[in-house]
Amino acid sequence: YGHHPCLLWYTGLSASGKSSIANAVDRILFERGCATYLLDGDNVRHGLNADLGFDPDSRSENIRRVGEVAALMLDAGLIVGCAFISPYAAERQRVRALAKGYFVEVYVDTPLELCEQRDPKGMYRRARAGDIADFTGISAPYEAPGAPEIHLQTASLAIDEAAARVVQWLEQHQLI
Ligand code: GGZ
Repeated sequence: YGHHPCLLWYTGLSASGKSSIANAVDRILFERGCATYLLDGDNVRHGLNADLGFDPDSRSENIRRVGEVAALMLDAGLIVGCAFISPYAAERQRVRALAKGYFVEVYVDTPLELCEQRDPKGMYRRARAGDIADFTGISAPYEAPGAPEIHLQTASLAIDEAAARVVQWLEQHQLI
């Protein structure tokens, strides 16, 4: 074993950079021989959670299921990355309790204005126009982490630098 199983939980707004950073970390860990798996909206909301929308109950259920799947993957010995907006502090807390000592909350802290400028899929524009209901940051809440293990302020941090911080944290805590 070159690593300890742990759950890297990335939380932040849409277009904050969660998936990009999570993918960059995953690549580095893979190159070091760690067994990893990445769960994000792309692979989960099209399959396992295809029945869920974005109302508060659906978001809670989305995170609950992801937490349970991640816990199974921890049992299998993986380093699991999860990149979801996960806007509710209580839901993140629930996953933390489930994952016990292995939970690493990574706050991808990107100002709403910056996410909205990027708007890679035009979703912020559509949300502002009222075409998407319950859009996080516009018409639905985001509860920022109060004490994340890792706080990435991406306005002043490139993807590679952000990923390096996460890897460094894992090294410092002797998880890899
Ligand atoms: C937020 C939405 C919404 C609404 C669709 N609000 O930038 P994206 O497109 O690729 O990432 C967003 C993704 C969020 O899914 P999560 O599973 O991470 O959300 S949560 O943790 O809150 O359950 C966005 C797209 O889905 N999307 N409608 N109304 N994001």
